[in-house]
Amino acid sequence: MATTRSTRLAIVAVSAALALAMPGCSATASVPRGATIVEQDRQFIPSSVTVRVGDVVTFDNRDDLAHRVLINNTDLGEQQPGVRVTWTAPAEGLFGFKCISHSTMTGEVIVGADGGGSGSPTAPSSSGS
Ligand SMILES: [Cu+2]
Repeated sequence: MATTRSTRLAIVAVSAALALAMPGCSATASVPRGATIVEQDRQFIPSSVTVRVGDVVTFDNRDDLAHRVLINNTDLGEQQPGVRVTWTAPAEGLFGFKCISHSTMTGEVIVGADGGGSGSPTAPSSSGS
């Protein structure tokens, strides 16, 4: 009987150790990053979001007509109703976007530094002509 009791105590001790270890893991690993912008009534909602480098911004078309997002000179393509498109923040900065089809639809993505990275982002050498 003494053996059973000590085994049970050991299991309790291991469970307690796991419980202590898990919050630290889940806090860093499973937090979703990024933002979703809804297209509704020919508006971007919200029209301004803040994300970090590498985050994914999702444009979710809940209108009954097609939209077409242009952000940072990237055409995300025509978006039929119900279709989502995504854009990944490439660097720190302010990235304006608009709907090519509806000139009144505009917004901006503010990209901040990645929390775990170095302080100096490497700017891509864009030779835009
Ligand atoms: Cu539109």
